[in-house]
Amino acid sequence: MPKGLITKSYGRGYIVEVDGSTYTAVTKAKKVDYVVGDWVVVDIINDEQVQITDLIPRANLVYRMDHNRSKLIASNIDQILIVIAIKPNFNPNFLNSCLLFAESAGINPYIIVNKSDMTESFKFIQQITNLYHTKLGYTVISLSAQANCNSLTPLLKERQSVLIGQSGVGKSTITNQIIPEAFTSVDSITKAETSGRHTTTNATLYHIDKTSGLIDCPGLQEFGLYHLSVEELPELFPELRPHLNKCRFRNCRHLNEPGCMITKAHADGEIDEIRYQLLQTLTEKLSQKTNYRLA
Ligand SMILES: Nc1nc2c(ncn2[C@@H]2O[C@H](COP(=O)(O)OP(=O)(O)OP(=O)(O)O)[C@@H](O)[C@H]2O)c(=O)[nH]1
Ligand SMILES: [Mg+2]
Ligand SMILES: [Zn+2]
Repeated sequence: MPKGLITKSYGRGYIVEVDGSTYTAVTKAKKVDYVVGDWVVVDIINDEQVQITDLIPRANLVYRMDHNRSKLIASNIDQILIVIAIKPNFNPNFLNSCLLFAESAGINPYIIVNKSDMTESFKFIQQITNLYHTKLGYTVISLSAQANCNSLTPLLKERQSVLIGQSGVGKSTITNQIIPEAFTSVDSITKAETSGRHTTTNATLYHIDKTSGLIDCPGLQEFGLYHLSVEELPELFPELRPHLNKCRFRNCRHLNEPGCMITKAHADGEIDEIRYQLLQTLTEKLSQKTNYRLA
């Protein structure tokens, strides 16, 4: 049975590559949610069409989950490039949620600060670098995708990467710089600013070369983390790790329990306020899934 790679998904359809040829794909009636990056077993119907008959087990899956609804983003990914920019609007909770997801999935995240050509970006890049690189240890790369993306070239080599970010940050502009044949449509900044319209409507995988791929995704508003557990959450914050397992209560949630070392670290100004608030909000939300009791 031939194997294929899903390179695009739209509505209920897919584009699948089999031995260098591209086909539109239909799926069997049984509903499996396939996603860009999936390797699948196919039946070739004719020169244009294949039927997907099976999913080859995924090495990993990038997805978000809002309450009980999960939304698949991409699979078989080596690294997540989280793209941020001061314009149209920067949402730190979105960035933080993406980082928590990457930590939970064990997929390497990179923070790409785009639009370095804008004067407003100067201070923004400094702030992002201070917190996310210096304090938390993530790789932060600033660039102007409009000028070039040369600094990304070595990073993309021999890896499958996915671009994730809010709408209008420049994911498709980056894609077009890396893979000029992509001709991915780029929205005008005014449209993106006024209506928040998503230009990119389908996730698409582009080949950089034989061993490197880049997936451009539609812009996201939120990155739901409802699949995480209260217990694993603090471990996903690098800045909390040195303080963990030192609280008075073994299963301290670090909300307002007595003898909490996270509360102390926060009071000592060691934890970024927005990330601390996110920890609290998520802890409360995820606690509702289980009957939590302090022990
Ligand atoms: N000043 C500046 N503008 C940029 C840069 N990169 C992209 N833009 C502009 O930002 C706007 C949005 O760019 P896109 O590449 O469409 O953004 P996107 O992240 O793909 O957006 P969605 O597809 O909606 O998720 C466009 O008007 C781009 O021209 C940059 O480096 N500097
Ligand atoms: Mg786009
Ligand atoms: Zn605690």
